[in-house]
Amino acid sequence: MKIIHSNIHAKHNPKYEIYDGKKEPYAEKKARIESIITALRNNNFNEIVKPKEFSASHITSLHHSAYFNFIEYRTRHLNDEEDFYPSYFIMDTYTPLTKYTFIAAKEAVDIALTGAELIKNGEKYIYSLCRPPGHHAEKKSSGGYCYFNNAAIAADYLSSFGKVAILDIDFHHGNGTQNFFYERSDVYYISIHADPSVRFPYISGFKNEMGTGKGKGYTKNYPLPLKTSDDEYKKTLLKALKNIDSYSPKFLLVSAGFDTYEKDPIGGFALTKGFYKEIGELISKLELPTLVIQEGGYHVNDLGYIVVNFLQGLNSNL
Ligand code: OKP
Ligand code: ZN
Repeated sequence: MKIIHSNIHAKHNPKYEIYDGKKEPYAEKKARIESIITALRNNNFNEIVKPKEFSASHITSLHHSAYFNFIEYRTRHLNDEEDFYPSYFIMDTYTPLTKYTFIAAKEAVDIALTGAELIKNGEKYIYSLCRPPGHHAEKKSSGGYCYFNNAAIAADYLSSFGKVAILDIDFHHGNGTQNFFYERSDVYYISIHADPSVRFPYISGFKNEMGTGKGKGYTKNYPLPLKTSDDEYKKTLLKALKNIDSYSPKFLLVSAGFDTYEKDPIGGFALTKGFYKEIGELISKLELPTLVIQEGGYHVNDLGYIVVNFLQGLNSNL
C-alpha cells in the first residue's frame, strides 16, 4: 500500500487553541504524524511517497475563492512565531493561522489528491497522511483544526470517474464534508461520531440530517453516546457498511480519525487499541478501491500503533 506523506506539515505549529476563553496547548500537534510514520516504517509499510502538486482550482471549486485568498494572503505577512486568530471565515477558536498554515493546508490537499489520482488509476488501497485535517472545513470557514477539506476535495475529484461513498469514522462529525455534498447524490456521506449535542461540532451530525433536494437520502448520520464500546461500535459500523454496499459506489473514501480510542485526550468513546484491526478488516470486505484520508487522533504515543493496525486489517483482504 502506498502512503502519501511530506514533511511540510511540521511548519504548521500553532501554540494554543482557545476554548471557553481559555488558552490550552494545541492538541493537533506535528508529533502525531511523526508517531504514525515511525510505526509505519517499523512495520514494513515502506512505500512512502511524496505528493504531486495539483492546481489550486481543485480547492476553489469547493471552497469560496475569497476564503482561499484570505488564508493565502493573510498568512504571508505573519511573523515566524505569530499565531493569528481571525475574526472572519472561522467557526471556532481552535483554528489559528500561522505563517506556514497555508502551505501546510495546500500540501495536505495535494496529499489527498495524489492518493485520489492513484485510486482513479487502479490502485486498491492508498493512505493519504494529511495534516492539518480537513473534515470540519466548510465552503468559507475553517474550524476544528481544519482549513481546506482534504476529503471533500478528493471525493469531488473522484466523483468525475464514478460514484463515491465517504465513510467518516472520526470521533467528531464532519460538518464540512457533509455540507459540501448535502445536495448531491453522486457522493454519499456517512458518518459515525459522538452525539453532537454533547461534543464538537455541536451544530450538525444529528440523525435527522439526511440530505436535501437531489441529495435527499445520500447523507447518513450515526451519532453514538459517550463511552461507546467496541461491540456497540461494531454494530453501527456494520449498518453503515451495509448502507454503503447498497449504494454500490465505484470508490470508497475513509475519513479516518482515531480519536475514538479510549485513551484519546479529546475523544470520549471506549474503543480499544486492538479493535482498529477489525475495523480495517470489516471495511475491506466491501472490496472497493479505498482512499484512506487521515483526520483526527490525538493520543500521540499510541496513534502510530493504531494506524498500523487499521491498515493491516484493511490490507488483510489483498
Ligand atoms: C478535530 B477532528 C478540547 C476541545 C477540542 C476541538 C475538536 C476538533 C476536532 N480542548 N475541540 O475532528 O479530530
Ligand atoms: Zn476528531
